[in-house]
Amino acid sequence: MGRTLTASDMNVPEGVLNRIAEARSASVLTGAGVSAESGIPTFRGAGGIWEKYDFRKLATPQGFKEDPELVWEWYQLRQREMLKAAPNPAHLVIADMERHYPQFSVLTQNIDGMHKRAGSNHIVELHGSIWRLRCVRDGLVTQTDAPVVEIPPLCQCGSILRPDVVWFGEPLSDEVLDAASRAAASSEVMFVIGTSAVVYPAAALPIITKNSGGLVIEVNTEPTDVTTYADVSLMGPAGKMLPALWNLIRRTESFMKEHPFIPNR
Ligand code: BV8
Repeated sequence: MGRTLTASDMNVPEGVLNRIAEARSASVLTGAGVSAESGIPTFRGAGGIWEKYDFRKLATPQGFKEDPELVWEWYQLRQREMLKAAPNPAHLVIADMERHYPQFSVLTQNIDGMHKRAGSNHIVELHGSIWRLRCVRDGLVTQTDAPVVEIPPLCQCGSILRPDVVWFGEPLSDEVLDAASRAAASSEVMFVIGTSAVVYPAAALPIITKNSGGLVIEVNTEPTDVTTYADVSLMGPAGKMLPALWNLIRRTESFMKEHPFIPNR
């Protein structure tokens, strides 16, 4: 994508660009697609994880009860992949957005920790993190920054540890759900990036923003359920489309007025 994309190339009405730039509160909802260009596989679609693996065996409490070794082999493999990967330009733009909006939240379904590595601070991990382990007996949570060695890893109390992630059929914590719903309801704009929007309750968050009068801006390589109600849907890889969109926003009068000292690249 050589030349700089213009608002008309990206089909973003000037009025929408200005509303995005003038907003005081914003959020992004991200899914596996935002990390695809970092080399981390997505779940659905061609070459998706669920094409190769059975989510019932690997991402449910029943599957873990039946075969914790199998589940941990899979999470160890993903830890190794995620450690090798690096944040891509989409993650970096999201971290930059946090410096512009007085109220900003990253609502992510990803457990890869990429947003934090890219410099985002206000992150709500809807489905937990692959870099936290939880004791199945006393719920003690420990942080780690390296793939597990022992399979299955054991807690100091001798009980087995599980990844501190939310599996299918398990509720999100009230604290996380409250924070995410409040951020969605108070967002004047929500960017929905790289999610198929089929997993609930995460997929309900953009609907909360829309029903609260906020703008919904989608970035995806293909149409999703969000496309039906988004104000703008940019079809293309997030690592390309989001920097181009953010550049357009930074060139608006209202953005430059807001940030007179930020060089207009
Ligand atoms: C619960 C953690 C209740 C583990 C995950 C309502 C209707 C229907 C079903 C339900 C419902 N409510 C609840 C359910 C059941 C279920 C659910 O939603 N099922 C779906 C499948 C129908 N939900 C649950 O079970 C939730 N819990 O409801 O509990 C409850 C209440 C009380 C008491 C008991 C229970 C828990 C769901 C969380 C499951 N855990 N992950 C792990 O990751 O190992 S979900 C996991 O899959 C991810 O976290 C993510 O959420 C989801 C994958 O979705 P995406 O991230 O969007 O990825 P996907 O591959 O699908 O799409 C990628 C997209 O990116 C595509 O659109 C593609 O086009 C695009 N893309 C690709 N490349 C790029 C790109 N876009 C831009 N740039 C690119 N380069």
